[in-house]
Amino acid sequence: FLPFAYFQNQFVPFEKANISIATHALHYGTAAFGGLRGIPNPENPEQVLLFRLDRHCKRLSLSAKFLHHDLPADKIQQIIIDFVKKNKPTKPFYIRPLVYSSGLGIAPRLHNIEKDFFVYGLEMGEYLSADGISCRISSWYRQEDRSFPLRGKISAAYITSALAKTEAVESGFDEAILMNSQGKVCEATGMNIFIVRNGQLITPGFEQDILEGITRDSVIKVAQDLGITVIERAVDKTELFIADEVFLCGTAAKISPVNRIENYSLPQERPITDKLREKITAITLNQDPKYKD
Ligand code: AKG
Repeated sequence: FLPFAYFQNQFVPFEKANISIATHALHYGTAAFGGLRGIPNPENPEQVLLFRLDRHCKRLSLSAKFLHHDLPADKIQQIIIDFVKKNKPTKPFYIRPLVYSSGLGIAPRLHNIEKDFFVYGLEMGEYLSADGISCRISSWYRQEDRSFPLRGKISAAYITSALAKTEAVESGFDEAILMNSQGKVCEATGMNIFIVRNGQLITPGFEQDILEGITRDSVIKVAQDLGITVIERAVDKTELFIADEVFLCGTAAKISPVNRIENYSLPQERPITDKLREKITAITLNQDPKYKD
């Protein structure tokens, strides 16, 4: 872990950032979180590059709003900037800001939000193999938006991810792909999913109960700039097996190509995935203002 956490309005050594066992979020999953990747600028190691900081702070602020927390994006942003200055990371890292409810009682007490927000970080290399992973179709289905807000990163949603990932790994796969309640392809355990068919990039749309992924958004923008047609639509499970390419994307996972789904092998050549990965890597380094927000 990076040495300092932001906790209860101040920076403290990571080990000192501890919360009570009587925490609403621990009992009922009422937390919302974000995840950002940062790298020291290879041209100026004093400087740190954070990919799409504004967008991450906005999404966390909106996720918090679902839980009735008023946590403005600019406040989160300032804390994250201070967090990075305080920790001075020298290797690629990941930041986890999290807003939670303390106290008990089903309806969270709305309360001292300034206090119930923390940020910590860790060094992070590859999250999934960049050479291609195997995926199982999960027996667990993604929750529905009519049950609770899914567009933001609400902790409770990740119980399904945890079950699905465990099931996948214990049965010899790297990752799980979850269907939604309609039986259409939804997402992986912490990543959105794209398939390529006949040169077109296809991904489930927001009405499919997916997370509003920030890397997903970057992939769509980059693909369009490269002249690739992007279609957001419902995707059938069977299309996964006959796709020309499949990849998962997320902040931690970046772009992770899939080489096998269940017992179907996918082509080893992945020209579109490779092109997108190259371009996304470049924009994380040069911070192209077009992709900054
Ligand atoms: C992210 O990519 O930021 C994620 O949330 C991945 C899920 C996780 O490992 O926490």
